[in-house]
Amino acid sequence: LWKLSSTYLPNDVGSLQRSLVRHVEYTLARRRYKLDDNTFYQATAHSVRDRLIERWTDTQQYSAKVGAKKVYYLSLEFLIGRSLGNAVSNLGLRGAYAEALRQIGYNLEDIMSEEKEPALGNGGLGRLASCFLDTLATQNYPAWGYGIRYKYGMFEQRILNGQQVEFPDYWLTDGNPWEVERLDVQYPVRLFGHVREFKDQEGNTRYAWQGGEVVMAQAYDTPIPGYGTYNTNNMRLWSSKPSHEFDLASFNAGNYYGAVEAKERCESITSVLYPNDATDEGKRLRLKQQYFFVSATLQDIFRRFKKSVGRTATTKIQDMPKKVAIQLNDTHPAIAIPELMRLLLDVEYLSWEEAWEISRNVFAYTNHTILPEAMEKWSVPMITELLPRHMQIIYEINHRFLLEVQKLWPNDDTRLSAMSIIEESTPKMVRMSNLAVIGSHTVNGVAMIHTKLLKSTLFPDFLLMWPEKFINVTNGVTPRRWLLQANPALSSIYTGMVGPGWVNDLKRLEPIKTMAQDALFRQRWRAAKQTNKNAVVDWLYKTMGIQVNPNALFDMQVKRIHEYKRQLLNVLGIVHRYAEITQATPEQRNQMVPRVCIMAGKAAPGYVMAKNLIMLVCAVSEVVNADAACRDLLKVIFIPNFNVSLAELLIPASDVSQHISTAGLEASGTGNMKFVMNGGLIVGTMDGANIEIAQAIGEHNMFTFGAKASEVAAIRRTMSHHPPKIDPRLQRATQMIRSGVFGKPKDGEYHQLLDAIDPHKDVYLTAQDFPSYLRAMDEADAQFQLEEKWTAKCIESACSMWMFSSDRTIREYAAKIWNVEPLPFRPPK
Ligand code: DL6
Repeated sequence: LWKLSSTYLPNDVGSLQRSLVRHVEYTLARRRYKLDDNTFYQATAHSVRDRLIERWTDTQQYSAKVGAKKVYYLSLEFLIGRSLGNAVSNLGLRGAYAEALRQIGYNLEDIMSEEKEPALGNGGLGRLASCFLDTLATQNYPAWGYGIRYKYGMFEQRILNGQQVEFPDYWLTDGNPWEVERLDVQYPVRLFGHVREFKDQEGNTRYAWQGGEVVMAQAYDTPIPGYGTYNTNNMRLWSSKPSHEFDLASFNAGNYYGAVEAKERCESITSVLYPNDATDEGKRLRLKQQYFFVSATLQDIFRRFKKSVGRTATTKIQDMPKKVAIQLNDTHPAIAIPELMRLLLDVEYLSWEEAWEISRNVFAYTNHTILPEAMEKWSVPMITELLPRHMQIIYEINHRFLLEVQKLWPNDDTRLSAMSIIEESTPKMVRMSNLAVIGSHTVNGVAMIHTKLLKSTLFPDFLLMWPEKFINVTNGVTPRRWLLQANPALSSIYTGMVGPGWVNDLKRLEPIKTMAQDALFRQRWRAAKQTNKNAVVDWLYKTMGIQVNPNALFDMQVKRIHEYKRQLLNVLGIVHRYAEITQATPEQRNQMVPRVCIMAGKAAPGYVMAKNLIMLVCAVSEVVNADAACRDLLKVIFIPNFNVSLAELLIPASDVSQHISTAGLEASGTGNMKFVMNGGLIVGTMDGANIEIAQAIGEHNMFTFGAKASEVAAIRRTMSHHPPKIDPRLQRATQMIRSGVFGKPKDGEYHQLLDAIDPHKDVYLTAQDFPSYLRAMDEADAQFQLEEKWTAKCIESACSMWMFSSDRTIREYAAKIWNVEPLPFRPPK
C-alpha cells in the first residue's frame, strides 16, 4: 500500500488539468454549474495542496525518523497573506499551472485574486512570523509555527463618511482549502478551578490543578512550503471548541440554553485576536486566549517529544532542550514558562531544580517593543482566578529569582522591586516581560538600536546580572513573497542578470550595483518601475475611481496608524505642499514635482487619536483632489483595508516611502526593508532598522531627518519650560486645519490631534522635527528630477539589501539561539 502512494504526483500540464477537473467534480461537486473563477480558485488550491501534502508528510516523517531538534515558533499573530501564489511559486509550478489554466480558459492571476486573505495579526510582528516560516522551510530547518485560528480576521476597514468603520472579517466564508483539520489532534485545556496539595509515594509535596472548566483545542494544519526544496514545514493553529465535560455540566443541571451559552463562551476564545488595551473583561479574554494557545501547544510538543524519547532508549526527559527550541514571539505566549514548569512538576514529577533547568534551556524570548503601553501585565487576582496553579508557580519562580538578586545586591530594594515579576501596585500585577527574561536562556531585540535601548532602558539590571543573555538579531523579510512574487518585473531583470539563485541568496544581487552606471540598464530598471506604477494607477481607477498621474513621484506611508509612527507629520507636510501649490504662480507650479501621496493602515478600534488621523487624511484628500490648482501636481489617497495583498501591489510601485517614527520608538520596521528591496528610496528618521539600512545602502541614498534617539529625552525635558518657536510653515498648516479648510468635525477631532503637538508637550516631536522633515522631502523632490541619478541610487540601494533577507535573520537565530541545523529532505528517486 505504501508503495502505491510513495511516488509523487505528476506535474505536467495535462496532469494538472486532470487534477483541476477532478477537484471541481469530486471535491467541490460542481460539475455543471458555477464554473466561475472562484470555483477554479478552490480547485487549483486543492490541486496544489495535494502536491504540498506529499512533501509535507515526507518531511515530517523524515525529521521524526532522524530525531532532529525542532524549532517551535509561538506567535499569537501570523499575517500569512494569500497562499496560492506563494505555493505555486515555491513549488516551481507557477508556469505549469498558468498554462494548464490558460488552456481551459482561466487566468492564474485572476484566480489568485479570488483568495480571501487571513488577517490573523495586527502588523509587523505577525508578518515577521510569516516571513520566518517561509525562510525556515526554504532553508530546511525542522520548524513548526504555532498560533490561533481566529474565526474573524483583524477587521475589515471601510471608510464611511470619511471615517474608519470596522466590519467583521469572516475570512472563512468559502472555507479554507489550505488547512487540514486534524480531528485526531485535540487537547483539553483547563481554566479556573483550584489547586489540591498532596503527598506522593515518596512523601514529596505535590500539586494537582482540578475542577474549573475544560475546553478543547482543535488542531488545524497548514503546509508551509520552502522555495526550491522538498522541505515543507507545518503551521498548526488552534481553534477552541466545547469539551464533553463542558456540555454535560449544564445539561445535567437541566439547563439547555445555559449549555448553548457555555458552548458559545468557549468558542469565543478563538473568535478574534483580542487587544491588550481593553476592559477587564477584554483582558480576561486575552489571557484566556494566550493560555489556551500555550497549553495546547505545549501538550502537543510534549507528546511529540515523549514519542521520540520512547523511540530511543537513551533519550530522557532531561534531554528536552536538545530536541526542542521554543521561541516566544514577544510576551504574548510567555505564560508558556509556568505552563511547562507545571507539566514537568505536576505531571512528570520532576524536582523544581530539574524542571527549571529544562525550561530555561528550552525558551528564548524576542522583544518587539519598548513602548511602555505595550508591555503586558496581568493582574494577580485575574491570574489567580483563571490559572491558580500558574500563579503559585510564578510566585515560586519570583521568590527563587529574588533570592539570587539579593545575593548579588544585598539590601538593594529599588533594584529588587524593579526586577521582580510582581509589580507592587493595587492590584498587584504580573510583569510578563520580566517573567520572559527570567525564564529564557536568550533575549533578543530586533534591530541594533532597539537592542541597545532594550538593554539600557527596559532591562538594565537584568543585563548586569546576565550580560550574555541579551543579543541582537535584526529583522528581515522573505525575498520570495516581497520580490519574486510581488515584483515580477524587477525579478525577471535580476534573474536575467545573475540567474535564479538570488531568490535564496540575496547577496548575489550585489554585483548588479555596478550596473547603476549603465544607461541602458537604468532604462530597463525604470521600465520595470513604471510597469509597477501603472498597475497601481489601473487599480486605483478600477477600485476607487481615482485618476492619478503615472509620472508623478509615488510617495507611500502604509502601516498601522499610531502616533509614534507620525502619520500626522506626513499629513502636515501634505497640507504645507497644498498651501505652496495654491499660492504659487503658474511658472512656479511648472517647477514643482508632481506627487501622489498614498496612505493606508488600520487604526485599533479603540484608539481615538489614530481614528482622528484617518479622518483628517480623508478630509485633506477630498479637498486637495477636488482643487483644480492641484490637478496633476498633488493627489492624496487613503486606501482602505491595508493588508498583505495590497502591500504586494503598492510596495513595488513606490518611488519614496516614509518611515518617520520618533527616534527610539520603532523597534525595527520591516516595511522599510521591503520598499528599498523593491527599488524605492526612503524618507526616514534614524530609528529602528532605518539606521542599518542607511549603513548598508549608504546614507547618501536615504533622505534622513529629525532628532536622534540620543537627543529625544533632552528635547522633551526642555520643551516644557523653553518651548521652541513654531516653524511658520507649520503654523500655516495647522492654522488651515483649525480654521476649517478641511471641514470642522463636530467633536473637535482635528483640534485634539493638533493640541498634542503643541510645542510645550510635543511628546512625539512632530512640531520639533517638522522643519527637517520638509528639508528631507524637498531634497527627495530635487533628486527625483535628476532621473538618471535617481535610478542609479535606487539600483545601488536595492542591490545592497542582502542582510535584510529573513534568510540571514533565521541563520542567526539558528546559530545564536536555537542551536539547530538544516535537515534537507530528498525524496526517493
Ligand atoms: O519585529 C517586528 C515588528 C517591528 O518591525 C516593529 O517595529 C514593531 O513595532 C513591532 N512590534 C509590535 C509590538 N507588539 N507587541 N507586543 O508589533 O514588531
